[in-house]
Amino acid sequence: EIPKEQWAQVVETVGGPVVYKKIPVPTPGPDEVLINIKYSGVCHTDLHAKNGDWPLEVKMPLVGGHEGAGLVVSKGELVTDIQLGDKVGIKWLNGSCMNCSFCRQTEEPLCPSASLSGYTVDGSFQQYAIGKAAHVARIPAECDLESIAPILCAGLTVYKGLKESGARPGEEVAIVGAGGGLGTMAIQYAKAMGLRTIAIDGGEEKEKVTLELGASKYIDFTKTKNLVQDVQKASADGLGPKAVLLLAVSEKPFQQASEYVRSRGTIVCVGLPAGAFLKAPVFDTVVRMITIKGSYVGNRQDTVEAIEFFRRGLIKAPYKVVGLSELQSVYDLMVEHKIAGRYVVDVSR
Ligand code: 8ID
Ligand code: ZN
Repeated sequence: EIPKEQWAQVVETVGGPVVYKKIPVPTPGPDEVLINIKYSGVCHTDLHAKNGDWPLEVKMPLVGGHEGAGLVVSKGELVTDIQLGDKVGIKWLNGSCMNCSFCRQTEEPLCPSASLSGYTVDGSFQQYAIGKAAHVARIPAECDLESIAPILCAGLTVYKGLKESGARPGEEVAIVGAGGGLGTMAIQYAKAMGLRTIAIDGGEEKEKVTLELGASKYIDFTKTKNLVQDVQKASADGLGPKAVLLLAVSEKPFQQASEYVRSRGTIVCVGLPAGAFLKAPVFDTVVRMITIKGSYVGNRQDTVEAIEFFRRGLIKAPYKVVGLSELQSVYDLMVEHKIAGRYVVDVSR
């Protein structure tokens, strides 16, 4: 029933294009499941991996993808809590040791021997992908696999980032890169969590999308003459947003956030532009008591919670579906920052 060969998108050289070709179907180990992937979201991280943007070695040749939703078709002998036919998801964190001090304290994304889907192990841009049973996302039977795919990275990551921001219901969060894949999800999660959002991105399509999703204001970074002033003015009392979620793939907004965040506010770094550095004036950071921190995907409990918001119908971020065979064209749009929301690939075509 499980074929020997399957279609996949393979990166053969760092910086090269993806190649749509047939490759062998892998066999799961004792603690793993084999998933027939139906849909996979395309994250900007997949593009960073393909281009070798980060100081972390990437597997080559590589099958990317880490927002894969599908059905379990085979499992190893140690897997007892997942049945064949169950809906599950491949996340960025494919596996971790489960025994280091980070894993023991539910900080498994920080595990020094974590394996990463579509980076250190093959991911979900193939019809059959492997995940460690302990880490695959459990998807409730009633959830649709197409629309849940982007929750598995984008949704989870921004939900965790919002929790890390410490912002409470009624407070304001600036979402930088609000019209992208993570950004559109962030507006939805923030709204569901009782937060107000100020959306920052470029162009009219992103303005339309972010305002429709419920952002209270939109600021176009390509048009504004004074971004810092505009963000502060957009906040209810003019003193700036309580938190900033930095999702952009560009360094400049990482330098600006400390100028407009509210005193006692928190800047959460999530986007990973290549070679970028943070910069903030020491004086302001001290006398305005600003917190600057990073946030990296989420643990298994965050995954359950992020999926539960979706299951309850609270998260409806826009996405477009194309065939897996068209993945390169999605990357071409992504490079130019022309994607409002997410692309999801249908792995069957
Ligand atoms: O765990 C993590 N920390 C994690 C998880 C998942 C993804 C981090 N990421 C990283 C990705 O690797 C990537 O670097 O988050 C970043 C955003 O991923 P994405 O949402 O999948 O990318 P996108 O859809 O291309 O959206 C990026 C948006 O940023 C806007 C673009 O217009 C686009 O809408 N943007 C840029 I580029 N410069 C901007 C600026 N100066 C900006 N928006 C506001 N101001
Ligand atoms: Zn991702």
